[in-house]
Formats: sequence, structure tokens, C-alpha cells
Amino acid sequence: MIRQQVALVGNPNSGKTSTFNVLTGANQTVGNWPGVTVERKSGLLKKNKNICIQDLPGIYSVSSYSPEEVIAREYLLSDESQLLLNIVDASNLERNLYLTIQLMEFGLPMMVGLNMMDVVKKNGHKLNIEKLTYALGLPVVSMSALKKQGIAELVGTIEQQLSQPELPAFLPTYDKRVEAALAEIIDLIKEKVPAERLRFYAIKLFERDQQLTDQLQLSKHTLNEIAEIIQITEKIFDDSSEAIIINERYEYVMKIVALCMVKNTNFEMNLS
Ligand code: GDP
Ligand code: K
Ligand code: MG
Repeated sequence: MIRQQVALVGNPNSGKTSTFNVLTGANQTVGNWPGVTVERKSGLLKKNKNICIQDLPGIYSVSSYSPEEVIAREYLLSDESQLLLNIVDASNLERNLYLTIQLMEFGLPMMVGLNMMDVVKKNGHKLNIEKLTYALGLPVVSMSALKKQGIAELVGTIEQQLSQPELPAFLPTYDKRVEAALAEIIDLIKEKVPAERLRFYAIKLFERDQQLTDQLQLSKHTLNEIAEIIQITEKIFDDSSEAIIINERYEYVMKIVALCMVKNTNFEMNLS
């Protein structure tokens, strides 16, 4: 039997380690990522020893500003894992989904463990999970790693996703002028990158991510064309390409949050 690997990814303090511990129990291996002093932990699923969970460093984004971000994204690009399990802090949805929509671009089957649901309930908030699932186009499992709630469903969904892998139903899209620029970049790099990762690389090139740009070893001519596409878009938006993407991502996330978050204002009104 071939052992399958699941990458556990999320913001710092979203509950990755708690989830990892609940899923793997004592079956853990601790080491370091090559070249850096960032701890590397992996473990076998208690319920199914053919599935290995790899805990990745906590990150807010997949740029290249910290060793943690580079470790996480290099790992996800390495094809070592067959499934991406994104742990989301449901009580901090906006910030966490900002990472989620970036992770969707790695071209890997992906699911969300919507953690801290006990906190959401305690705060008197309501979250429409069906709408969130629909808006993300990903399987979403509601859970609490601390209270060990939703774990059986989490394991069941992991096994199901590994036996019938499915890429995200769709990828986030942005302002049509950004989309036009990305489409042009995709056209220039489509021979160099697997189809399911074209959008990821196009966005990284658009953001002028030096590390990933170097990795692609593009011709001088192509690099010049891409530079021109970026400059034109920056003129249109009167902003840097990186800031354009950040803004577009936040707008996209805010729409999802507005769709699925029901604040319990009636309850507060009753108190006064
Ligand atoms: P990591 O940084 O993503 O590995 O997060 P940790 O697993 O270390 O969790 C961060 C903090 O949140 C710890 O104090 C955990 O006990 C707590 N925590 C994790 N999951 C939950 C949860 O579902 N509900 C609550 N209330 N707290 C949680
Ligand atoms: K922590
Ligand atoms: Mg941790």
C-alpha cells in the first residue's frame, strides 16, 4: 500500500498543531526543514496509518518574505503531498480566508478544516457553512480541535478526498483588467508550467516575485513582455502590482465573509 501525504497549512494559531495532535496522537516524527531551524513535524493518522500528515509552518501569505512562507510554498510545489488540508480559524475568518484563496492556486486537491467553531458559537455568531462551501468551491468541515468536535468527519473527508482527488471547483477571479493582464502572462508561460499551476505562477510573476520568476528561467524577451504588461496595469490602477493583488484578494474575501457570516445583532439588541 502506498502511503499518501496530507499537507496541513494555515495561519499561525489557527489550530494546526492541535489538529495535528488530535489526528496523529503519539505517531509523530520531529525534525527540521533543510537549511533552516524551523521545526518539521509529520505523523501518521491514528485511524489510518497509510496516511501521513505533514504539519507546515504557520503563514499569512505565500510570498517569499519569510523562511516559513518559502518552506510552505516549496513543499506545496514539490508534489510530495496529494491533499492540502487548510486549517481556518473561523473566529478570524477574513484574515484566514486571505490565505485560503492563495492556497487554492497550488493546483492540489484541497479541503478546509473550519476550526474554532466553539469560539464562534460562544461569541453568539452564526456561520452558514453551506454558503461558505459553495463560495469557496471546496469541502469544508466544521470542527473544534480543542473540544475534539468534528474530528470523525474531518478524517472521513480526508480519506474521501485522497481516494477521489478533486481540484478546487474554481479559482478566485479578480477585476477584469487584472484578469486581462494575467491571461496575457499565462499565454507567455504556458509551455513552462503545468496547466493546474498556470494561474499561481502568473500571479507570482505579476507580483514580481523574484524567486519564482528566476525558477521559470524565462527568456529575456518574455521577461520584457511581462514587465510591460505589469507596468500598463499599474498605470491603470495607479498602484503597485503587489498592492493591486492584495486589494483584489481582500475584496474577494470580504464578499465571501459577507455571504456566510450572520452576526447575531438581534440578540445584542435584546440586551439593551
Ligand atoms: P497553530 O499555531 O496553528 O499550530 O495553533 P495551535 O494548535 O498551537 O493552537 C493555538 C491556540 O489555539 C492554542 O492555545 C490552542 O489550544 C487553541 N485552539 C486550537 N484549536 C482550538 C479550537 O478549536 N477551539 C479553541 N477554543 N481553541 C483552540
Ligand atoms: K502557535
Ligand atoms: Mg503549530
